[in-house]
Amino acid sequence: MTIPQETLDVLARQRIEVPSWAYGNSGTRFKVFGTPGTPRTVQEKLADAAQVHKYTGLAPDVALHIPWDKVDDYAELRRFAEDLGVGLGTINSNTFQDDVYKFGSLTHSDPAIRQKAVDHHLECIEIMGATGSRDLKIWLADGSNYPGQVSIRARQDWLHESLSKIYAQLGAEQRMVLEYKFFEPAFYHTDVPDWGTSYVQVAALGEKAMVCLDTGHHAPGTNIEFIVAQLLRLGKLGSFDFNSRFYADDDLIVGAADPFQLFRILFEVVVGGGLDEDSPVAFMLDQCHNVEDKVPGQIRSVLNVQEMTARALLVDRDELRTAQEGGDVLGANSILMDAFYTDVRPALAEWRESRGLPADPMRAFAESGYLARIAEERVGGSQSSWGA
Ligand code: PSV
Ligand code: MN
Ligand code: MN
Repeated sequence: MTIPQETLDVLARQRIEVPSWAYGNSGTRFKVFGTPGTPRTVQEKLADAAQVHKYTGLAPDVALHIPWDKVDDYAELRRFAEDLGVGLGTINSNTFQDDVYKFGSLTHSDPAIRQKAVDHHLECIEIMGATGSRDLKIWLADGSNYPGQVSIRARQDWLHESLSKIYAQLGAEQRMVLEYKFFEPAFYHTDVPDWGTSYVQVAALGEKAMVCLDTGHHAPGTNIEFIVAQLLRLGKLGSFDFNSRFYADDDLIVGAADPFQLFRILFEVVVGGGLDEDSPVAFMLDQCHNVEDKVPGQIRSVLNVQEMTARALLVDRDELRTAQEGGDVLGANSILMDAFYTDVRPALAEWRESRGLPADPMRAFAESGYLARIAEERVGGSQSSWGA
């Protein structure tokens, strides 16, 4: 098959941000397995991330988490990244690893702790100035474990108050994206559990505040593409955190568990203008690799997104509309399925080669010997992992 030129034009400008934490060791509460060559510093994480871009041309930016990726000089870190051929992307304001936030951060009942969390976000905004980042991504671990433990209602008001203070300090070109998640680490209630709450909070702030949709943060059976369609309709879909899940917030390779779901999500993105040239939607991975090699895990992930984007763009939307409006239930369904079942891999491989990229990025990376080299070079020190 040949991929139409207008589809290739969209694919040529596709950018998928990768997270620095994907390159560090991570695991479950049972065990964190070490991998030889795992980065010991944020600079080594950036070097690994640059490999993903080198072999795919898809991932020119790396998201940082503060304080995990704290350094003294962010302008210098930016230059270091640029020398590697990548930029620094979204800044994530982690407020989930400090004892002081045990009972909440931006929603804590103590105004002094709320202010401390607000100040941390203001520091993140300053960092964004030095790194050249557009987006501040806020995900809160805030919530409670037992009915009656906290005032659910008061915390929504405190959240609004805290977010307003942060929003007021955003620069003209900067944005805030508020990520929702229905549970974990809190198991009874979470302060930003769903897209509706995130939407209500960001809508109250203004244009520069949008929703971040993490594909792993929904209850089983949730129709995520519906949420995508609705947020695009409302002009409030700011970004995606892509990953895939079977049971909870598994952070597995995007498109691995359910490529059809990824296709359906990307189709709604296409329909809603999320891939248009002036689209405000940022595409990111939010994954970790516990047992597989991390750099190839990220390469596989961005390729999965590219492949499903290509298939979503192949849907004949004129024909689909005709079938939909004519009440042709099965005809409409098969137009969508025809695109989903089209194997775009050989055509994408050819296209990649025509742009000076390897036809098979997974194989080219494996043959480069990079993993063996870092395993040999990165000895001593302590391997970076969660929180380090
Ligand atoms: C929370 O589960 C989350 O999805 C947020 O995006 C965090 O920044 C990330 O995972 C890493 O903990
Ligand atoms: Mn996330
Ligand atoms: Mn998550």
